[in-house]
Amino acid sequence: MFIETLNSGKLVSVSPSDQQKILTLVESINYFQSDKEQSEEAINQIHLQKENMPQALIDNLLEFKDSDYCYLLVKNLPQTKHDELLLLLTSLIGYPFAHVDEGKLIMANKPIKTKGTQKTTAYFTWNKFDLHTELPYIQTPPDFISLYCLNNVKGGYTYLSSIERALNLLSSDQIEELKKPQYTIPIPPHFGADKIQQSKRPLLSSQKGYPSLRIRQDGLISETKKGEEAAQALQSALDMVREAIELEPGSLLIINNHLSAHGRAPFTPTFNNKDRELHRVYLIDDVNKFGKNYNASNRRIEGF
Ligand SMILES: O=C(O)CCC(=O)C(=O)O
Ligand SMILES: [Fe+2]
Repeated sequence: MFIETLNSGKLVSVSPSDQQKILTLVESINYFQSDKEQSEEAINQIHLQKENMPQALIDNLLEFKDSDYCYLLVKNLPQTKHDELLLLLTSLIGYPFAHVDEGKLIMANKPIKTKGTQKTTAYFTWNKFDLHTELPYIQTPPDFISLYCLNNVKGGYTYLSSIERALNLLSSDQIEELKKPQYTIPIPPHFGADKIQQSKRPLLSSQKGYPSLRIRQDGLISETKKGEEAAQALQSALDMVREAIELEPGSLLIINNHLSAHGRAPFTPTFNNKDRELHRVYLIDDVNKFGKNYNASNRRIEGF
């Protein structure tokens, strides 16, 4: 296993023999899912295998979880059994969950021709996705999001920005504005939740002694002019410290959703089996943080 620091993240490259060992752990398990539920039996079987992974991989995943690295990139994973592998590796980071109004536990980020004609930015479109954190419009956003690359197209970059690096570019007045609960982040149309009265929240708070960010610039409303200017300065700062990763098939990217923002370059879709396709799962380190909004039987949260 080859390990290296990459800007604000860390890279782990799996050796051919470890690649084979990891595949053996999930080879006989068949995960399946529908829009509203998934095989708990398969998830339990996968989770039982977590201790059998190569020790260096276990150590790196656990160290990343409690570190201030913005992301962990694991390269050279097997290219079959990808959903089982996604659930296996992320089981050391947190519990997978989905939002009841959004869909499957493992979402396919892949261009969809009909849906993508709407004027929107989402997992099914191919326009530029500005730097954002995941589910910033819900009360308890995921602690981590993970993206397993099945296929990529040339220029299909994933962007990452460290909030700690971005904050170094802001004034203390701007940082104070970001901490005020004065921002409304609209819920995207594909949730079908347009009539919901949303809470005002801060863009910046802290968690476990580290900064915790929530941001999505399109449609962001601020109560005050100063708040709006601070949000714009934050977005510019995130753009300044941006890193780009061109994911390869067999790579898994786990992003700390408090410490970093992520985004995507615009790309040209092919609409066939060669199209860009990333499988995504949201992770939370403790489901009790969701309180009554969590349904353990189908791993879905509700509400905003
Ligand atoms: O497609 C990417 O590289 C990232 C997309 C994204 O922002 C997401 O899936 O949440
Ligand atoms: Fe995202």
